[in-house]
Amino acid sequence: GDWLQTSASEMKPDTPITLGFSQLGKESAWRIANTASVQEAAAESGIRLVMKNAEQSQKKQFEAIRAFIAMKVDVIAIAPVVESGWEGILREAKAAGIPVVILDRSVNVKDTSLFVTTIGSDFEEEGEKAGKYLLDRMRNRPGPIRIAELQGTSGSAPSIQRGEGFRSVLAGRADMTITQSAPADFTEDKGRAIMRDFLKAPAEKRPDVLFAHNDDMALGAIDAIEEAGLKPGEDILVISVDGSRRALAELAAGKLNAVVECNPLIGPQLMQAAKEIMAGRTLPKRMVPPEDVFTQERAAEVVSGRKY
Ligand code: GYE
Repeated sequence: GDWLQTSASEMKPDTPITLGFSQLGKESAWRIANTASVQEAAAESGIRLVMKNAEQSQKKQFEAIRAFIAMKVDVIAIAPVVESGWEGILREAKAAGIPVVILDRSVNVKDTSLFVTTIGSDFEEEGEKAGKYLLDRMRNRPGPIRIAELQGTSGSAPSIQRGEGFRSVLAGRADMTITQSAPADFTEDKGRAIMRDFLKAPAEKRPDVLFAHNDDMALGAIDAIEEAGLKPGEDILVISVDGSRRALAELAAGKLNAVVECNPLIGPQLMQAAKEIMAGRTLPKRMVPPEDVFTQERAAEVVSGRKY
């Protein structure tokens, strides 16, 4: 398939590769695990990593990329905070002859020759999986069913695409509607705060379901649901995306109902791609890790061995 299978031991470059990596922030457990995965994989594969954290600012990402160009790194990797606005800076990298790998989130550019490959999840499919779980779960329950949605960072690929995938599946049932929706930036604190606001609605307008675009926001929202005297996982069904250890523990405990997996441990694939590029090999334009959906039963089985 599209997913790279070659083991790292098959590649032994003679000269060390320098990789400049613009990480977008540290908003979530997913992000922290992703950063660690990149650092560990770089160390293991003998790649010199220069990483800069952009704290959610695209402007800072541009500055980082310009710094990487100035120091003449071999390969640039970018985890882009938002989807749009990348043409100019990618053209600067191309003009400097530095290949670019897009990691995790995708960019929306017309000229796809501006990057070598994208390594990251299919967010649309993740949204669809969340929607399918909900449709199945509600198949015998008559409407109206009100859904609250905690979106991620506005303009980010995972938030846009998870929202679209989820909606496309729900379109099959007119009596299930998204009645509340707001961005909570993928953070636990904002998830808690926005859910508190949602729950201020009169009882007859209260959501039956929460779809959170990531675990951290779901965990914050679970606090808010409990504060309101309601039972998360029962009075309000909770579905999220990622699969952090904390979320799986809450899932096993019944406070969440389903977690769609999104895998942050893609550092090894990034290092392998960097080596392949430097060896002059051609890569597929897109590489997507295989991903699961966790139920309460499955979470109980896997939570103790969870890496992040
Ligand atoms: O789901 C969320 C993080 O881009 C896939 O970003 C990533 C998302 C992830 O903040 O937790």
